[in-house]
Amino acid sequence: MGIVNVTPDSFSDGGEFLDAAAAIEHALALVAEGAEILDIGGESTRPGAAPVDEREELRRVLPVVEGLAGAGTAAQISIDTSKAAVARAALAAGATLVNDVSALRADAGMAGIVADSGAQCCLMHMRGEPRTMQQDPRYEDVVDEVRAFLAERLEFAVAQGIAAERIMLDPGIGFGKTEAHNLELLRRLDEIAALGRPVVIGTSRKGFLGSILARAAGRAEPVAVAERLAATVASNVLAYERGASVFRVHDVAAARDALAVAAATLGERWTASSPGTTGTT
Ligand code: PMM
Repeated sequence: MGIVNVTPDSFSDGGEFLDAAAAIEHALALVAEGAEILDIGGESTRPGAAPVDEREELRRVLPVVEGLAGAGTAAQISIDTSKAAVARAALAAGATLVNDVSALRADAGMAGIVADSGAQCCLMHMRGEPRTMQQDPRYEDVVDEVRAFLAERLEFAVAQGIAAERIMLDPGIGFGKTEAHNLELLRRLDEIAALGRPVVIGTSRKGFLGSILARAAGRAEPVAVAERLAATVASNVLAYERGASVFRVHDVAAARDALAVAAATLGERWTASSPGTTGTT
C-alpha cells in the first residue's frame, strides 16, 4: 500500500504532493514500483495535527481519486479518512477501500456508507485523538488491549452490515503508543493476526524508528525522517514474518524487494497480495 498524502503537514511528506497533478504523478510512480493499493489522505494524523474540515479535505483528495480512476490505474484506490462524506464522494469517484483510523468511531454515518457501497475497509486502533494521543499513553498489556479493541470494532462493523471478508485490521503503530508499545505490538503481531483478518501495518518513517536509530548511533536527536528507510524495511519484514499482509509505506520499491526475499526465505511465494488477503488487496 503506497502512501499518497495530499496534506501540507504530514510528518514525512507534508506539502510535497498538495497539488493534485503532483499527487497523481507520485501515485502512478508508486504503482510502477509495485504498489497494489494507493492510500489517498487529505488530513494529517501526525501527533498534534489539527483537524481539517470536510470541504477542505474533499478539495484535496477528490481530484486525486478522480484523476487516478480516470487514468485507469491497476491499483486499488483507498481513501484515508474518518469522515463519511469524504468516503462517500471518494467511493463514488472510484475508491474501493476506506482506511478509517478511527475504526468507524469518528462519524456515525461511516459504517453505513461502507456497508452500502460494498467497499473494503481498514479498522485501525488509536488511543485518544491525534491532537493528544502521544501525551503519556499507558496500557496494562498493549497487545491484549489492541486485540480486544479490534475484535470489538470487527464485531461492530459486521453488525452494521460490512461482511467480515471485506475488513482488514491495523494495530495503529504510533497512534497513542510509546516506542515500547510499538515494539511490543510488532513482536507479538501474530496475536493480532489470530483475529483472522488481514493485518495492515504502518511503520513507514515513524518516530520510534528515528529514536531507535539515534540510540544505536549514539546521537541525541531522533534520526531524520529521510534516513529511516532501512529501519522501515526491517520492521516490515518482521511484521510479515508475524502475519502482516498489507504494508503501508512511502517507499514501495524497497518494501517490495525486501518482502519478496522474506517470503522466499520463509518458503512462501510472494505476490504483493499474499498471504491471506482477499483477491483485490
Ligand atoms: N498511519 C498514518 C496515517 N494513516 N492508516 C493506517 N491504516 N495505518 C497507519 O499506520 C497510518 C494510517 C500516519 O502516517 P503518514 O502521516 O505517513 O500518512
